[in-house]
Amino acid sequence: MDRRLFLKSSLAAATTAAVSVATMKAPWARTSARPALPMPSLLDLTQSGRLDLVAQQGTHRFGQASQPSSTFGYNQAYLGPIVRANQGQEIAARVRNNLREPLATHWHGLLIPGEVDGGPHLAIDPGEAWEPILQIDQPPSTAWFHAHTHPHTARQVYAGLAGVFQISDGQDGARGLPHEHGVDDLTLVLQDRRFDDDGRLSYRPGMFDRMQGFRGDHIVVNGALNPRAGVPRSIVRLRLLNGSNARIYHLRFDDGRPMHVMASDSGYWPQPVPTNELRMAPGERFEVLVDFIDGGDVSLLTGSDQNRGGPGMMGMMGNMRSFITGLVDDDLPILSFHPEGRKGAIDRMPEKIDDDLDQLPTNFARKREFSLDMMLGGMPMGRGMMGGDGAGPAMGINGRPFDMRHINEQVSLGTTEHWVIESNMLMHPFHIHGVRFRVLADETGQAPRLENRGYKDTVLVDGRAEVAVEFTQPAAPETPFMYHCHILEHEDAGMMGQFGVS
Ligand SMILES: [Cu+2]
Repeated sequence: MDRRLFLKSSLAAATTAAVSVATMKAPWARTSARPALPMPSLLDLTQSGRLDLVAQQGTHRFGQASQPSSTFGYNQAYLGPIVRANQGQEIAARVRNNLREPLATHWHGLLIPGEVDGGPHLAIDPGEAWEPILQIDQPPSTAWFHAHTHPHTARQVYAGLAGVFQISDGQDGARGLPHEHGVDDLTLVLQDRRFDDDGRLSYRPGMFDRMQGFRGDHIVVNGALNPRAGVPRSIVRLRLLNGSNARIYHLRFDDGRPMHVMASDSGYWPQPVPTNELRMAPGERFEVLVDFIDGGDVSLLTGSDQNRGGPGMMGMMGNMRSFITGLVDDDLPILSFHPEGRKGAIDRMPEKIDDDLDQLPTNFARKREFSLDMMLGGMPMGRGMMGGDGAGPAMGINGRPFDMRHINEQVSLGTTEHWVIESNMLMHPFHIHGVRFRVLADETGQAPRLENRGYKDTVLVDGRAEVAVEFTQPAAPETPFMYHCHILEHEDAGMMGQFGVS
């Protein structure tokens, strides 16, 4: 595609986006009828040790006045149950695929071997079932599971194939943490979505969406548009998952009250740390404590997602789109909280909830470097080359798109490595399967920003990030682990690699 054609198709895409802005005032989107926050059922495995998931097609209404949408879910029409397992437990899982297309289901955040990880090599054919044994051997944390079928992950997750997987050690009461599911312990799956004029879910990615990732102009929480949550007048725990395809959230309360961050992707922090704004990239989880004791209503908002590229082509596309559509992405409402008369179980912020973090590693078996590349015509963009053969954007890592048949890296089991990840043009959330890591450095320089403290499995790379990765799980060449951008359109376009561990 030459530059002129590229701009022309971008302009066409922007015009389409302008039409969709009109839907923002559609009757289904009016805020007068707001649903109560749905809380997915808790599928507690701590006694049974058995996890049965059925991927299925269904219909779901996102807003009270919306027409039903055709969706996918696990055991339900949209999204899945909240699964809870105990640390040290062995789970006999069974994932049945009742869809009319292949489906891989990845356990994002579980520290388990490659043969049960659910990456693209483990796709389940329609009508078939997959029965992995999951040995849960990691600290308490909020993980999740989602579709990972190459190259259909973006569409399948968008349609609803995602659920939360909680790992518990049964000690949250002793830690002074809220832990009553659906009362003072709320799980919030944050997703942005586009809808048609009748409020039906829409996924028709154009050129902008393939380049920048698909963003919606409405936020849904657990599948509900702009819901209301009743909460006790106490300290309430929010387990947040960014289950969006591409949107980076900048979360804050409209009255400026702090969120006390107490956990990131892979486990608890030693003590809650207050912040007025929390940045969350796709795939990341945070747990926060919020003080509702004063009884006032408050709303959670997200600020504008600026991940539209810096100077150059991507920035120009982003600006052009804003100019044409007037879509400047001001604050978007997420949900509101309404404290009720009853008092809750926890009335003071816990001071200390877990052991101090280990010292950052300084000895590494090896250093590896990864460049997250957006390419046109086979050449990385931003490196002086444009143009190509007209085949949409390709993405890659170290200049190479994902290839199921090629193992990119081979790692030694039991070692710790120093990985340096670089991005240009856009920020990319980088996820590594089968591991947890610590962030050594990010865009701020040597001391990582608040979001990058603690143990993680996904880090937003804004220019450059350095991580210390522990490899404790094996992965054979037939079922390697993935590392990839968690902007799902980028992942599907090839911004992914795979590694064996032995
Ligand atoms: Cu990306």
